[in-house]
Amino acid sequence: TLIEGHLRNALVRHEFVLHFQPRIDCATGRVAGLEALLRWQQPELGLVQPDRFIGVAEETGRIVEIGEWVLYEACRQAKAWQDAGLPRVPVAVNVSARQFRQAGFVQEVRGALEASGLEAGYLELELTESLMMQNVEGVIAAMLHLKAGGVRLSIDDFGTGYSSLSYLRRFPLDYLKIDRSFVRDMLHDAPGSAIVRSMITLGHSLGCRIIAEGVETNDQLGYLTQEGCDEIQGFLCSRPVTGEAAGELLYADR
Ligand code: G
Ligand code: G
Ligand code: MN
Ligand code: NA
Repeated sequence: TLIEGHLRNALVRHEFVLHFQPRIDCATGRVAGLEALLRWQQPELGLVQPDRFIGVAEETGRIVEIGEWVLYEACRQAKAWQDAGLPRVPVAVNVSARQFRQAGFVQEVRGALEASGLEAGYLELELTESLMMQNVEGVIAAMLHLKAGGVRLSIDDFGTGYSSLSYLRRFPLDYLKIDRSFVRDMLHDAPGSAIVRSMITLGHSLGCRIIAEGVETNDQLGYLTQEGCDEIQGFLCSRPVTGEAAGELLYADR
């Protein structure tokens, strides 16, 4: 396909760029972290959103080298912000299943940290619920390895996969990210609100901080805060922005 062909040269032609979306600490109103989101600036196609190419990159295996670039670039940017004297917050990277399952992944993470000079505690890896539920024992082993190295771990898109509650407690997780579909439906009916309340309780009992995704309104913020959600991410606070604009958000927060 067209995407597949162009994707082959995208890395060497430096067509990828990271955007960043902040998440805000409900208690302090300050930036609590930044999620790196991949963008592809293709000369002929224009700005291509991840929905259009991540799937293709997964199928062709190209996601492995792209993911490695994302990891390194996110670490490099985080370190550059720190060196500029900006507030130190973790930068979160989305990890695809294919990337995570490859034998050298833990070493790759270590490599990105060493090459950039970023302390491990400022790198956060977002693993989707569906990734974590395949080959659970292998996933737990790799997570424990990463965790021992100081990296933070999140379960992303929580609620959309098929988490076994008996496994959930065995994953060494720092954050649980409530999928935005639950936030969207949360205030429409009683079950919607109860589900989100239960996810917050469950996440806290697992020792996680809770991040609500896709927060777009003040009413949603109000309900989430009332129910004890720790951090919010979504268009209400900010859309994903360029690295430069993200640096300005940090600067405003210092
Ligand atoms: O940025 P946006 O909302 O369009 O992202 C759409 C989807 O693409 C999300 O599910 C997000 O997790 C995924 N995505 C964005 N950047 C990356 C990336 O660097 N690696 C992987 N594997 N997925 C990403
Ligand atoms: O799957 P993941 O959580 O990584 O997806 C991140 C995606 O969610 C990004 O593509 C980002 O653009 C999108 N996103 C972030 N905040 C909002 C929001 O408030 N509303 C909607 N509809 N999408 C959002
Ligand atoms: Mn994510
Ligand atoms: Na998500």
